[in-house]
Amino acid sequence: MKIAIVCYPTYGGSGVVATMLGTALAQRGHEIHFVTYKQPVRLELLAKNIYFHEVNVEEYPLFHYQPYDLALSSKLVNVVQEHDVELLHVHYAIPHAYAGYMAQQMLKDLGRQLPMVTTLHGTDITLVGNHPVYKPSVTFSINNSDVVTSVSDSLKRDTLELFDITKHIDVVPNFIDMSNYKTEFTDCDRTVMAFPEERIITHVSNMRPVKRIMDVVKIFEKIQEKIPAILIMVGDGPERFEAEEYAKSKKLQLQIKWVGNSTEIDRILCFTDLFLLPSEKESFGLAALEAMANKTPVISSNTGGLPEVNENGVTGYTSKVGDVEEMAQKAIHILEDDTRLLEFKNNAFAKAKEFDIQLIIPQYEKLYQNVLSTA
Ligand code: GMT
Repeated sequence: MKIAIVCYPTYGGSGVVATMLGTALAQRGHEIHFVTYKQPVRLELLAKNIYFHEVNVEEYPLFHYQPYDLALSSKLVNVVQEHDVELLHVHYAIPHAYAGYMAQQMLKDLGRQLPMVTTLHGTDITLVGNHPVYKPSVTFSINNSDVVTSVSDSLKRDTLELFDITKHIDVVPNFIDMSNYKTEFTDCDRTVMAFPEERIITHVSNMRPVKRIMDVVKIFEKIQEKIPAILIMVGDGPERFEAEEYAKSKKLQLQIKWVGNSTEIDRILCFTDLFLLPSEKESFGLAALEAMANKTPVISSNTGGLPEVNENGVTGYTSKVGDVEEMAQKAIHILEDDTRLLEFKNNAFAKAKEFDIQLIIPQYEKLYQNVLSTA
């Protein structure tokens, strides 16, 4: 199949999922065209069957806001015509499903069909898409997609609750390529980060308010009162400064390492003992799955799709959003006993295997084949 994939190219989970999906599809022989405004961070361009088309937005002083959706839909029309693309898969409804719909209409005028699959990722529904300024357009573009998928059962429920949806939604969970993760984790050099007696705790996010990184620091503050530990904070974002200032005020600056955006997340997770994800909302929690694939148990909130990934009492623990006290207690429970920690690590790894890319890609391929056969 010849498929165009539209996504955000940044560090966000939806862009990472779209990139992994496109890469895996290309390896299975499909021709994949990424269409976005920058090369996606995890996309390797020197690969067979992969093409990247950059969307350029012309700056014009009359425009207070440059019209990205127009540029994207025009680019899609050109790419589809030039490369005989058969199918469009957009990740994140705003504005991708809207621009995709417009491209479909323009192509119809040119005598071409372009079925569109829309994957809902989370904030396009729960935080941003639900806002009255976007809601009619998001509802319209979901209802006018040929296939709609969501990354968790929880996100499907939220979508049906928050929007007037007439379209069936298929749940296709996020995934991970388990062939990248060895069963024997022997070469994780933890001495670069911590003393032998210290436990290593990690958080990875874009540090927006929804990630509640102040909770991360407060949970760690309580853990290190009982157990020698360090915290690695990976990523960057608007909440970082305040959380760093708080950590300094508690004299934790030597135990908390802020490493910024990193392309070496798996190297860090490899020697991590516990992952913290106390988010306000999380449709799935790809970061938690990446930790689990690295044999790392997770302490998270119980919001959204997180309980579908992090099994309470098995792969880690889930608590109410904001319950810093309970999250710290559960973390200490896991970390204070070597045997228990190992059991949680093994459980986390076993659960991650349920989301292996080899199990998920065929689900997308089946949806693509169905929609193409009925187009
Ligand atoms: O929240 C993020 O870190 C970014 C955001 C995005 O849109 O890229 O992530 C959303 O999509 C991910 C991939 O499907 C999910 O794993 C995240 O849980 C989801 N974030 C939220 O729902 C807040």
